[in-house]
Amino acid sequence: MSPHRKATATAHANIALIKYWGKADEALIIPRTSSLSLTLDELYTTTTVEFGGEGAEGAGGTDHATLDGAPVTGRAMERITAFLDIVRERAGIRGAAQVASVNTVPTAAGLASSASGFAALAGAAAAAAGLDLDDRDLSRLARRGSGSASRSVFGGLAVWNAGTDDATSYAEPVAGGQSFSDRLAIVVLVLDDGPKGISSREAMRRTVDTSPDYEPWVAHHARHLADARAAIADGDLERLGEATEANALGMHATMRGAVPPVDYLTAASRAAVQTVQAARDAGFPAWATMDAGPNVKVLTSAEQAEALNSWLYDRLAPATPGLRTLVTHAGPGLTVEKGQS
Ligand code: 2P0
Repeated sequence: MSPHRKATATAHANIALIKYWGKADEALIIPRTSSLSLTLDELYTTTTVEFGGEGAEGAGGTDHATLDGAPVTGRAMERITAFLDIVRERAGIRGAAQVASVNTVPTAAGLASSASGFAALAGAAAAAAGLDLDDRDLSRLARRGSGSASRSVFGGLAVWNAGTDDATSYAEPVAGGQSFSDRLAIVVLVLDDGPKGISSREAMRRTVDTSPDYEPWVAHHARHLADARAAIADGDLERLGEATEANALGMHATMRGAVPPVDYLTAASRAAVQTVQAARDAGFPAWATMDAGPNVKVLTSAEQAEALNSWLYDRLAPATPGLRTLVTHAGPGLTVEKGQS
């Protein structure tokens, strides 16, 4: 490779409708279950990677990264360097990297950015290292940084096939999902944007190792995923919503069964889920899903999203100090700008 290569990539966040929770292989990040997500237009990360640039002299140099202008340190930096090592080894290159990442995921949104972050890093690092990867290979690479990042390589509805090894664990667009994804929206209810108490990585490991509720959820999960795929093929939002909410509530139940228990949900989360169920009773398409934090995301139709957002806000705001909400829609896959130097 040339001694000085640089590339920039943009990847969008995604919300899993059918979840990834638990690994079959910790080192390669092979999940126990396949998962299905919607990539979001409004939330994304743009990352520039430069190998061998100023301040990164040869193999002895140290990687440097900034996130929204602030230096990345500690465990977060170790994860970036471990990921860049995979790229360097694959490309047969040496030399430290300069990484600059900007999140337009409003910090305000309180949403995890590891999916968009590692997908953008995969796209930029691979291009900067001179690797020519197709989308499937990029999703396999992004997976090594963070499992959910494999899905952010694709726009709209994406499925991450669990697979059994590095070659077979990749994401791809959901069959028939292209036009249906444009009819969907997700209302994000930001209840708390503080740091989470336990990382999702540690929480899912503890769940797999200790929760008696984990294997039953995995068994249900196959049906949730089959339902979601069939719903997407039929353009059936209600069926997709029912599978989405059941799968998320089940995932959180597996964590509460772990020893010691993990519970990301707060009183405000539970109140929000009940209000989403009330919205459904009032005639809205609305189904709740939650990830490794207290915020509640509501799957709905693009057509009704603004009205639902207002309806939920009016009911939740009086008892939820600092409540913020965000309406999001289906967004695009990874884009990479190559060839700057
Ligand atoms: C998901 N989550 O499917 C699930 C649902 C959280 C709950 O993927 O260990 O940051 O880096 O592979 O991808 C969050 O976990 O975990 C996640 P690692 P990741 O979106």
